[in-house]
Amino acid sequence: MPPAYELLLRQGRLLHSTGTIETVDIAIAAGRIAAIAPHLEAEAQLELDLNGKLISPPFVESHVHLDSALTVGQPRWNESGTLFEGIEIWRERKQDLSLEDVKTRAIETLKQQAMQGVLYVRSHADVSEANLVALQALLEVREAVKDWTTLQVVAFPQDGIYGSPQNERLMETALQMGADVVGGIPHYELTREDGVKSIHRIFELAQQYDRLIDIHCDEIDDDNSRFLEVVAACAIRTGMGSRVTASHTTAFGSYNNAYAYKLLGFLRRTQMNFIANPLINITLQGRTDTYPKRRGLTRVKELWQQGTNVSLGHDCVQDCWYSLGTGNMLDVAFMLVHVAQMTGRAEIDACYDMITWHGAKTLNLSEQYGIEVGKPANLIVLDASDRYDAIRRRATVRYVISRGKLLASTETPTLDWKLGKI
Ligand code: 17E
Ligand code: FE2
Repeated sequence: MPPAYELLLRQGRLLHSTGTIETVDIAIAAGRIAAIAPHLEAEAQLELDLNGKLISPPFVESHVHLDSALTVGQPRWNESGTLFEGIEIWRERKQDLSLEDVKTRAIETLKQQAMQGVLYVRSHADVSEANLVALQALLEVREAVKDWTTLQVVAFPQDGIYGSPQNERLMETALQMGADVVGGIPHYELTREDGVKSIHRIFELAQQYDRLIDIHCDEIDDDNSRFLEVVAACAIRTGMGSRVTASHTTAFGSYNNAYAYKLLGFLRRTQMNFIANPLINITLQGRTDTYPKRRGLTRVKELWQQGTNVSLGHDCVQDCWYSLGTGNMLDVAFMLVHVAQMTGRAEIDACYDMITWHGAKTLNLSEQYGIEVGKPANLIVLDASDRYDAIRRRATVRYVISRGKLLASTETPTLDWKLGKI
């Protein structure tokens, strides 16, 4: 009798982290990958004939704000398109947050993401909000969705740790409540000194509570915004390295090269992670420029070329900072190819890695991520032949398998030519 599995994937093309692709059958049992081989003599409750479709580990959304997702237009549209008008609109909207409101929108967004292949998400929760409703809601959501997706929650002080007298205390309370990651926003603290002080406080809290760090850092076109060097120094001195992430760092795109190249060397030493949010960076930044108009993206290509870990985020799905978006990470990678001019063949492939393996590294997922015998059976099947094809067509994710179960399936739209032969 051949072994009976719960799920068998037949003849898919398995994408390895090295970029090589191998045609295999994959057997799944008890929520884990049970076997991988060119041909498996086996039976299963459910068999999917993949016919050469691409099998990839799930997408990783490294940076999103689920607390503000799906609020676009509430109470008004962001007409200037700037980060700072967005922060003001959110300040108004967050006055009427309730647990139900945040949870409903967050779960809806996580479902949309999951159906498009995203099974690991790091979300910021604004903790400069008197009752910590956003944080409490996202912690409850983390628990509510844990059977099908993995959510990390960052305690993010949107209005600055020292922007109001109570914010520092709220930040610490958020960690006591169970936030996974300590956040920050040094470029939005009232002074440069407060910004530096906030970074030291973030590292202190992360060490005291044993948490990861993910700082919104230098999200501005100001070439004098240089908090990244302070984060790098703290990462080197504490040895926290790969547990530290700098998000956005858009000012890095405006620094002069002499400074930027010195900094790149320091950053390589840190082993820290970077997150670019190309959809948001290209729309929010450059707003005070006339022409030439800057792209407002961090130096993704140079960081990648020197082996520094870079992953990507959608940042927003329909909120006061970004009215568009469906949560599809292939849209993010597609935009990065353009904005970072990563159009070389290996560069396009790298953009795919940034929404998969590199994201897993940023989130410190390590052991559980990847398609290998014994690991949790989390994988996606794309209607694509390889990484380049997946990004070019922003390919349909045909099947999403989470914890060994088929979570979602989507048909690829077919195009019908009606005029006959030409
Ligand atoms: N808050 C912030 O400071 N920066 C952003 N890009 C978003 C929220 C979306
Ligand atoms: Fe953000």
